[in-house]
Amino acid sequence: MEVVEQWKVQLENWTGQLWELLHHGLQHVHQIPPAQLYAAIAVLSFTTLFLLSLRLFKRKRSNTIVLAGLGGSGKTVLFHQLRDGSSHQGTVTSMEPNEGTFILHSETSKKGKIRPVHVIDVPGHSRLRPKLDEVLPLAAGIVFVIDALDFLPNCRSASEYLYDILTKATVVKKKIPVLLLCNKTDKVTAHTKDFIRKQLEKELDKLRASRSAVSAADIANDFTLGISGEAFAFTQCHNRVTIAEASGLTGDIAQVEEFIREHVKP
Ligand SMILES: Nc1nc2c(ncn2[C@@H]2O[C@H](COP(=O)(O)OP(=O)(O)OP(=O)(O)O)[C@@H](O)[C@H]2O)c(=O)[nH]1
Ligand SMILES: [Mg+2]
Repeated sequence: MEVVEQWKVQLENWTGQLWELLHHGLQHVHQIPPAQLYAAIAVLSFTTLFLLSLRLFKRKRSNTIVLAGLGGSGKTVLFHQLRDGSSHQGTVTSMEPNEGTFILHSETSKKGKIRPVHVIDVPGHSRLRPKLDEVLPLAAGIVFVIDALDFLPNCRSASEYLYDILTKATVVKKKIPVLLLCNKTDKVTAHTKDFIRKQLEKELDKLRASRSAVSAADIANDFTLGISGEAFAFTQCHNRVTIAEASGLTGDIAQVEEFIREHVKP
């Protein structure tokens, strides 16, 4: 009991002291000229606002990954593989974008807080491609899926699609990183990524020549590709363009996941 009493007295002492301090403080404030007081308040609120906006900006960092590429290259299979770790629902041509925000399937067993990824699978059908313009401004990264198996017959059209992406104002200005994903490497007849890169560079070089000849005022392509006068190479792009291999069907997608996590921090 005595201890409790002692504590009570001590507490009363402290509160008394606190009140006194507060009183002194208030008196002090009254002595300050109002102009100074307002200035102090202004500075304080400005710093608070500044810190708050910093936080907001930080949170705004995008977590969107866009899957693009020709029809049949394997985007939808890859989407399901990333989300569920299985490859169902990939055999029909997509008529509308697949979209989802999720933690990558390979990370579901990881402990701690993991940031979900917003993945958008934009169908390859040319009539649905305008959707790409809507989603690209959000993108933290673009995965351009290429069919490495049936590559040569599609090389031209894949290059045209890629050309449009690499010359878009949002992509160039925001330097959105692009991963060229050579898919379907589970088959032995699939072309290697080095072969595919060289072919694409050659084709893009040709496209650049023909497109700049067609019209100088082409509004669809906002920027020119590469360095004029030099043979085109992906290293000339303002944004980072890398190349990797995967098989959506067998779940061999580690390199895609690495790309995603490089640009959407966990
Ligand atoms: N061998 C092999 N086949 C694959 C792979 N990924 C997809 N496929 C097959 O390729 C075909 C097309 O796959 P989808 O994922 O539907 O292609 P998509 O890119 O979504 O096509 P669109 O929706 O038309 O733009 C399907 O028959 C898949 O089974 C892969 O990694 N290896
Ligand atoms: Mg699809």
